[in-house]
Amino acid sequence: MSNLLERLRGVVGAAHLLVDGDLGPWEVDWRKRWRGRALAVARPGSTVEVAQVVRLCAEHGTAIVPQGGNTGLVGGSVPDDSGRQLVLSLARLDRVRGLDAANMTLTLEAGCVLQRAQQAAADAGLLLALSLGAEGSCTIGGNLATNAGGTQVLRYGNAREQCLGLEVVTAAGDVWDGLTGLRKDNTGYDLRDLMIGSEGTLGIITAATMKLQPRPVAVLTALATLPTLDAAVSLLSLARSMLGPGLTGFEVMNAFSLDLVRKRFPALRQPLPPAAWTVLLEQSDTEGESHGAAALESLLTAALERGLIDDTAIASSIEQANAMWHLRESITLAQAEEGPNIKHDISLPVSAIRDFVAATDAALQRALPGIRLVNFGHLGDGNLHYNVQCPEGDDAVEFLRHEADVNAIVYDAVGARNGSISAEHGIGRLKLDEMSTRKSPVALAMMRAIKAALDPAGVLNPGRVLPPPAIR
Ligand code: FAD
Ligand code: 2HG
Ligand code: ZN
Repeated sequence: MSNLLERLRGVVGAAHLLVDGDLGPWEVDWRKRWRGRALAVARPGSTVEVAQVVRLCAEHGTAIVPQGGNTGLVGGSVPDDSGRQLVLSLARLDRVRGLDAANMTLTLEAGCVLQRAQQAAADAGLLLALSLGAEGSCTIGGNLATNAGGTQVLRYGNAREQCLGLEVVTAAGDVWDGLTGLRKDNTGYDLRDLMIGSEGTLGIITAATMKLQPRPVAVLTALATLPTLDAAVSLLSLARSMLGPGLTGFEVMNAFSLDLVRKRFPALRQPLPPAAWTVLLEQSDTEGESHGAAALESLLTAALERGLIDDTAIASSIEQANAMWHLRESITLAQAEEGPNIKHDISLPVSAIRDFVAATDAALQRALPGIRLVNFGHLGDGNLHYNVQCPEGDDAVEFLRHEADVNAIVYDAVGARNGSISAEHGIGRLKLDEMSTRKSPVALAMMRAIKAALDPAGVLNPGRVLPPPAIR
């Protein structure tokens, strides 16, 4: 092994091969649920160096865990506790390679932090329409590897839909240059789409060409309180019909989500009184499609008249709009402060959501009285973060022993309504058992065949996404 470390040092330089000292930031995930031990952390500075690192690891049979911003929520970005897996950090590959304004594309390296990528587009008067709470730390490579969603999927799609081309280092250490900016390219199997969402198990993304959009000339943000989830679903339909493509965000939060934010971050002002449900709406006007404040106001007036909403607040400044988004983005942090919790990132047909929530809330309360449900998310995409916190006063760590029972109730209800157990966060290590029991055997067999073809020695992020066949 010391021979491998010596050779890796020769590739990335001594300063960028971390072996001793505190490797905690690379070994522990954002939720602090997975604490591994790395053989070392390699921080290559170029695609060529990534390829050399992979080739050396393949030669030595050493597993590689690719890592971007380490904000993933399913345990895919940190090593196991064997001390034999190499963390390959993409953080130093952070250059913007070019922006083609006429083609409306941005080409950048995988380690570029999302917020910086957004700024590069903004500097050219354009929009990179990918936005998530972790955007100050997550990377483009991680976003593509997990096919991240976020808060603007409703209008612009998830990471996959915003990517035109990729540069990837294969498991053999070859470089695939697929950095095209073409909107149309039907030359065989779509390797880009295969890599996107593969969570580092099929290749290492080193760069990407992303689509850009016209920058909105105005963005309007509002909060509304509602008596029921049914009303939120009806408000979504009304907003779609009255705002059309101007509707860029539609986020829902149950009462307990905002209670938790109030408890953990009392300094954050909540403009509306507590209610069963709160929706955050965003309307974006581009030059060609201007709706103006009147459109949002008409929508909210119509919703009030129909009894869909009880109260509403429209942001009258960028600061107020940011504060509304800040409330929404603080739920995950408030949950982390409250203690370990059980997360479900599910998607359902919007038409099935009300029934799912009513039935599953009741089933969980029957099974574990006092359980606290932090139910929020991207209602416009049919994607709920249906999270579970232990009963008030209980030991949160101890409560995790119920995780499998809670998951069975939630995922059975999702399956019965043709939903998905992972809408945007991926499988990682968290959902391996669920993959093995809930994904079709035919789908799993095809996935295993792809993995075997592209990574026959299993060096790329082993033990993630695909459960070992024996579990079945
Ligand atoms: P990491 O966490 O480093 O890695 C994630 C996975 O991708 C791992 O399996 C890793 O091995 C692999 N990987 C990373 N980089 C590469 C690469 N270059 N090549 C190949 N594989 C790679 N997710 C959403 O979808 N929507 C949200 O709204 C959202 N909000 C969040 C809010 C908070 C507060 C937090 C903490 C997380 C949130 N996430 C969300 C989850 C997370 O931020 C995303 O999954 C993000 O895309 C991960 O990017 P990263 O760079 O941190 O990747
Ligand atoms: C969000 O939408 C993220 O804020 C995180 O996807 C969700 O904390 C979660 O479960
Ligand atoms: Zn989300």
